[in-house]
Amino acid sequence: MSDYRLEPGAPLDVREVLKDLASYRPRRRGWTWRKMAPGLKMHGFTYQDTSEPLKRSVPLPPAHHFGNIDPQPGPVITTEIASGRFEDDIRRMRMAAHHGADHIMVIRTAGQSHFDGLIEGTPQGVGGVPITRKQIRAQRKALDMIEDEVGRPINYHSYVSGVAGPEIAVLFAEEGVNGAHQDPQYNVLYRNINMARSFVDACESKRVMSWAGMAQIDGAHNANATAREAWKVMPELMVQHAINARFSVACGMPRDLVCLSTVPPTATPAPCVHMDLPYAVALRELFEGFRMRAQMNTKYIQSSTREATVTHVLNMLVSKLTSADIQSTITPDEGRNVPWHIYNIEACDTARQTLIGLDGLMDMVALKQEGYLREKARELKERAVLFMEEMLVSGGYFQAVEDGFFVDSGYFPERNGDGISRSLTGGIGAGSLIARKKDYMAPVTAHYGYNNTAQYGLRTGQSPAGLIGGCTLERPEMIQYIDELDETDNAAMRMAESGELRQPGARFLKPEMEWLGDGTVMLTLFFPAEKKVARAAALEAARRMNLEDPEVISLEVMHPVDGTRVEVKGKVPFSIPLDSLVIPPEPEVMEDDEIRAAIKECPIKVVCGTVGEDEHSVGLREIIDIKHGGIEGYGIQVHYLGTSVPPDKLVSAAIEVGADAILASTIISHDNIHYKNIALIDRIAREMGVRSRLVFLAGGTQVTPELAREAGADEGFGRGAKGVHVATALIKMRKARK
Ligand code: Z98
Repeated sequence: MSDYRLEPGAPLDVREVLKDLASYRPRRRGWTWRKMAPGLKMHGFTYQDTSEPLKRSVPLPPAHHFGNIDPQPGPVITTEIASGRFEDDIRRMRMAAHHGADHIMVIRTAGQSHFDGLIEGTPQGVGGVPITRKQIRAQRKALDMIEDEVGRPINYHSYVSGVAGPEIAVLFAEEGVNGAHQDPQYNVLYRNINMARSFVDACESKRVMSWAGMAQIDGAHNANATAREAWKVMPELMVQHAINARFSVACGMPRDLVCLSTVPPTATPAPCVHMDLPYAVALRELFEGFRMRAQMNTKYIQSSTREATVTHVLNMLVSKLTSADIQSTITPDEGRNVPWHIYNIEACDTARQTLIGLDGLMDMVALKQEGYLREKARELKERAVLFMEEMLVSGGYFQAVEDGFFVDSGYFPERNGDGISRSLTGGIGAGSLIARKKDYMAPVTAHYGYNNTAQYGLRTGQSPAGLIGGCTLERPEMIQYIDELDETDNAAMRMAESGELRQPGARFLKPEMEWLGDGTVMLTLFFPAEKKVARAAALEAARRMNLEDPEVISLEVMHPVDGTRVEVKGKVPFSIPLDSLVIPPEPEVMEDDEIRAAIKECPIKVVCGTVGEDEHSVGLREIIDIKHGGIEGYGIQVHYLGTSVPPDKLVSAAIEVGADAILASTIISHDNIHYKNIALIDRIAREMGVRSRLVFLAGGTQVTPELAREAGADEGFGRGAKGVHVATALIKMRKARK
């Protein structure tokens, strides 16, 4: 085994992860929930519903005001990562984990459902990424390192579906996959797999998943995403949950690994919380003891990240009011065809921020026990129970599917006759079921149903696999590891192509959206024009910017004729040599608390003004005023002399009030007057014998620090300078003078 480990300060080396995969063994099996830490104290705040903090993470952006704390909510947080290049997804997994994700699902759509048998190798995704042993090994191995780095177990997840479902379940159990979607109804309704076959396969799959302790997510939410009017299928969603949940328990799955895929059924502009909350309440009551995987409503998702984010937040309000064990995050990127990127990270941040922001909510509010909420929840449950009764009366589940009961757009008991109908004798794999013979025997560890091991002398409770000395679940060395078979599209070739961009050791940089070196960039443009014109103009603008393959990925009308916002993606053909970059040193800044303490210990007084014939005041006021982080806020005493202050007046005022420093603002720059005035202040202060005890700082939009220093100031501050930079300089320079 290679001894490669992640270094917190170093880029992840995918090449190292891919080495030696044949001998990689997962270090654990099964799902891990977060460890709760109620009453957690961080930076003077007390949290009620938090889980244990991470060892390393990237806190939410404002956290630097709060000692960079990163409180973690209670639910497991999911992200989906599947760009089509699993090797690059590994880098994304590390980023996601640092942003609070501990459940990483790897397929976006149309993966294994379409496979008629097990596959090896790593075909690049066309409309989805079918999982392979190599991919699982590489990613699970990387996640082992990533979870050590962040200090929290990460659940790795895929899908057990299609006619190869049981084989895939075995593959997952062998390889330490921690969770999977498994729902025979999904196969039946959406992948037209024969009903009887799908349910028989599900028994086997669920038994194997249970052996491996995998969490299961069902597929009810797909009805919500498919139905013409998503909220109408609320009763059906409960029926689908009920079928898979009871069926799973009957197959031997522990209840707390059976996760309902719950999606608030509607979205804005519907009064969504009013409609979704009773549904969520009814679901929790009907399915006590099962787990809830809350996913956001994607049925109505548009290409606007803003819109998707608000939907996500409203959905999480429902999650918080009713509890969720796993909180999913989805972005509109799939629809915009920029699958995976920064928006997935942002969605993890949205979940982290919202759930922490709603921390302790249920200590303050309670759901009403009478009135609309209760009545609606009861009504929904009644509709679901009646749906099931009708199913029984009509001849059972299979008959109900034949009769098109499911994904009908009517609000049960209303039916519109547009449901999905499948035939018990049709679909993929029809007629492929064979009854087990009397002497049927499978020498495997995890297996469903009849297994005549007694004929070989085994007693109840003894593992059938013992007959052959153990199967691959116990003896991973028996697994045949097959590397990639595709000679033209494989990880090694793809990585060789982008070799000079690959960290560590990269010599070039290229922007990316999906995978390393794709060169994809996104642009936001606004045109004072109607939609069609704006679209054409955006594409033309992208062409003129030399973007290759430009494509409009989002279009939002700001006004029907006066304005359209357009987002475009395209590719840049260039890479940037790293050694051509000039990287200016970071301005030195002290922490806010540190500055305040230093000023408290030894107060600082400054005089300031805009010098010469210069009436600009805004820049200097932003540096001094308490609002927007000016130096007053740190306790620095400021004597503001106003605008057009003669240089000698600044110096004499400094002497008069006993100031420690002069701050001169100079905006006008014709004839180099700004530097001339800086030099003048320096000279006057020298002539008056006070220069050595005064710190002299000069700033303005046209001021460059080097030239300001050359002219005679102790330091110069240009565009973008803030109070914190000036305060830091004042403290450091005063200290140096003492
Ligand atoms: C989610 N983003 O749920 P193929 N089985 C079930 C599913 O729900 C799905 C698959 C298999 C969504 C993903 N769900 C949608 C029960 C997909 C997918 O091989 O791609 O058809 O499997 O998080």
